[in-house]
Amino acid sequence: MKNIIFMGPPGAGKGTQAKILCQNLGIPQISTGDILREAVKNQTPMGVEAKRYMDAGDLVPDSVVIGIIKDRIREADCKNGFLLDGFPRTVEQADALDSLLKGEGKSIDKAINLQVPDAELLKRLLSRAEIEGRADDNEATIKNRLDNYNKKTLPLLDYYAAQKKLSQVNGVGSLEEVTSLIQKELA
Ligand code: B4P
Repeated sequence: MKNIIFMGPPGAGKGTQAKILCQNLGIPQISTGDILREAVKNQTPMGVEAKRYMDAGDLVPDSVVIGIIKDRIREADCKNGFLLDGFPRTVEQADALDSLLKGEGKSIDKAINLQVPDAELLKRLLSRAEIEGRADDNEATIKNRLDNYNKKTLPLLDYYAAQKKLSQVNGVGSLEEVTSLIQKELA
């Protein structure tokens, strides 16, 4: 089982756990957040467009992120599986992903959702702000990101539950505890 999606609110630990899992499974981690931040850093046309959404805590337009994924999952290192970290985040993105994969004779095997209460998310993101200084880790922007998650991304839980692919995982605990819960779901 190797075509995996990681979902969860901002700060749930998607990026942290994705790195560990991908190393263990030998598959690439595809983080739309990382790809967008790299584009912002390099001031590419896509990065310039994405920056104003990201800084405000808004989702980048579907057409932009769908384009990123379309190119990325066709690369050779995705042949034996991949982990999508932070994509899809809207029903439109999920629909696009399904039809993209269908065209390649593939499908998603599992969607893991990391569950973490809002108070813990806020604590983690504010502490990341001190360490990494990410432009979108401030209290007002975090609130907007959580609102966006609740409005636009939460409906995806039903979407993958209907496909019998959803696994809910408790994202509170030590890194090792969370990794082990995820591994159980993928076994
Ligand atoms: P992302 O990069 O996906 O960022 P995230 O949701 O904030 O973080 P993540 O859940 O990966 O948390 P992390 O492991 O770092 O998105 C950033 C922005 O890009 C979005 O707001 C949006 O604008 C744009 N974007 C990305 N994808 C998009 C899409 N598909 N569509 C539209 N727009 C898109 O963990 C956070 C902190 O918690 C870290 O400091 C970590 O050390 C700590 N932590 C992790 N696990 C822990 C644990 N078990 N216990 C304690 N602390 C823990």
